[in-house]
Amino acid sequence: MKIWLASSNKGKRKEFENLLADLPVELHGPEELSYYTSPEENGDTFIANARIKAKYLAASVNEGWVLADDSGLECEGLNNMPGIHSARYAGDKASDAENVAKLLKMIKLRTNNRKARFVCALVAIDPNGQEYVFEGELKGSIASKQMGTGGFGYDPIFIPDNHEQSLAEMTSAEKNRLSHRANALKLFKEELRKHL
Ligand code: ITT
Repeated sequence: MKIWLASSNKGKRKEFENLLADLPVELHGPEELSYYTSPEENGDTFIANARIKAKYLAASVNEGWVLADDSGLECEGLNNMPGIHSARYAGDKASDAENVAKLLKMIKLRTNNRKARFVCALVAIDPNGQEYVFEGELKGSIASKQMGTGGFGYDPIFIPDNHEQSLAEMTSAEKNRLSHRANALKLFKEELRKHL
């Protein structure tokens, strides 16, 4: 079974590879399509943006499943920012390090509330064009400084509830047991198994 993953984020892609490794699926990506350019993510929810990415890629491939992930970090003390703006929080082409630095600065300036949650919305489109939506979350808090070098994005400053290490201090197997993406993918895998 082919799955086309509508993501150019290498950190996400690695996690999908590991999380789907127990199923007989072949992962493919838009980089294999020479004519492909990413769509504009102008939805106002995670699901809307995941749907935009899934539909756009589905229009370019004619076999297998298409799967898109839209995800981000919501900070309670910042009115749930950066949310759907997580990838571009510090500017259009911002690096992970720039986004992390901006978030630490904003928390320090604006709030004592460090509660946060990661959200992952998955939109899957099956070979007949039927759409499925799955969501996962991971609750935790924002650390006062960066901890660890693993993972990607905001992992060095996110400490899951009931843990002391940041996601970037954990092994990828540990992160994949708890993460928002793992929780959403668990639901996707239940659906996919019915079709294998
Ligand atoms: P694609 O749209 O190509 O998949 P993207 O990085 O632009 O790549 P999103 O629009 O979904 O993806 O933005 C997600 C951002 O949220 C991502 O760039 C990270 O900054 C952050 N993020 C999401 N999941 C994360 C995780 O597991 N660990 C750390 N940061 C994460």
